[in-house]
Amino acid sequence: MHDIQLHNLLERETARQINGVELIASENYASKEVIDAMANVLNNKYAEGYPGKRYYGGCEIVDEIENLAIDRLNQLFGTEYANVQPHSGAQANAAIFLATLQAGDTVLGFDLSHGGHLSHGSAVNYSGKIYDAQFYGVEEETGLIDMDKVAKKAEIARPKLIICGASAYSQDWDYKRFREIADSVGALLLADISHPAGLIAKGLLNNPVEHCHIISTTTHKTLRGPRGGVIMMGKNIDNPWGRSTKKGNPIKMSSILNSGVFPGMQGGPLEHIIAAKAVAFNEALTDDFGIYAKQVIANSTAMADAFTAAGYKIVSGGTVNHLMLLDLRHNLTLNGKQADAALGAAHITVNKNMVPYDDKSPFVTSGIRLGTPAITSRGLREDDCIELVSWIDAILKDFENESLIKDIGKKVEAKMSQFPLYPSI
Ligand code: DSN
Repeated sequence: MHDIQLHNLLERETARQINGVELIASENYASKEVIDAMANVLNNKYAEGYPGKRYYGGCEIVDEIENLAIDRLNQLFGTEYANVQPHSGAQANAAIFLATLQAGDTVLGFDLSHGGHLSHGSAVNYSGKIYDAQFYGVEEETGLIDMDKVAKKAEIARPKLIICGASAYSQDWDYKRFREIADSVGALLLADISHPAGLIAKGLLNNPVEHCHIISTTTHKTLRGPRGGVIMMGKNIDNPWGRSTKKGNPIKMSSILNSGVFPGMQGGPLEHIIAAKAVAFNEALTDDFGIYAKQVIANSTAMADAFTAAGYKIVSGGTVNHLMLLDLRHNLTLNGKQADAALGAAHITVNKNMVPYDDKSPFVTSGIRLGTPAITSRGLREDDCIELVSWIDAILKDFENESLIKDIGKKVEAKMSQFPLYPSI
């Protein structure tokens, strides 16, 4: 690279990723093949529209690439419909909202401050500004969702769309019960599986495909692909509003969702990213990816057990997936911001996170969120996770002790040098 300034920044970021422990639950290390598939001439191509129906010439090859990504994604999740164009999970959700709702319609989602996502109706997001957003959450005592309370909320709010899915919830989802609730109020049901998608794809968690009308996910978390989003449907249903074509045929939901993405929400698709999605979906179809996904959960469980044994409180009492949320108020005096900074100084990257019923602001928080997708890609196993917990525990209990943090930082670097990021680097 001739751009020395950027070259140096890339070198520094590469070193940061190589030397540190990455515990941000929404991050992962995409394979070298995925990375390579993003950096090529596909970046140069405009392809507004969909395969076979583009607004630009010269799309024959990108049509094949996009169809490849669609076919592989459908194979991975056993779905009938997939749109691989959303630039992100938030934009996938925005396109779904645009396609299925009118401004002012009511949506029912998981409260952001209990572990939900911005794009599920948060007041500071388009989804909470344009639509009437109502929320369900977790119980203060258990940290679990009470499905009877969700049903009651739905009965009162009468939402047009119910969303299940979260950014910081370490338990599984009862998609069947959510569907019964959605049906009882005539709502569509959207599962946003951005976090656990890779684990669901390998059959390790409940599968929303049979129960939810629409599924959205990012492609870069447990799915370990490029940054991006997709939309799927198990069955390509007729639209529920009775809209039909000029010839009187019912319009399929696939057409309505496709229009929500383009031209509704986005312009030209990122065909280089779609190519990388195709590579990642192919990787996720392999048995090796199943072994990886199982190890993600084994590592997460080992970590959660070690934290519990050391006296920490995990919101909801443990984990069945790739992440956990520590409520620091239980046994410590430091807040999430202080914990994030102290661990960061030892090259252990986490994110401060609100816990349910938090008394602190989102910039301070009472919790930290940790996840194992990235360290599992590096090759760490249960014993390594237990060692990491001992270092994290030591720092959190003595977070102003600079020499301790420095010492652990050195141990972190030494440990991670045994787990190459990409053997070719
Ligand atoms: N969902 C957020 C996260 O989990 O980090 C990103 O939008």
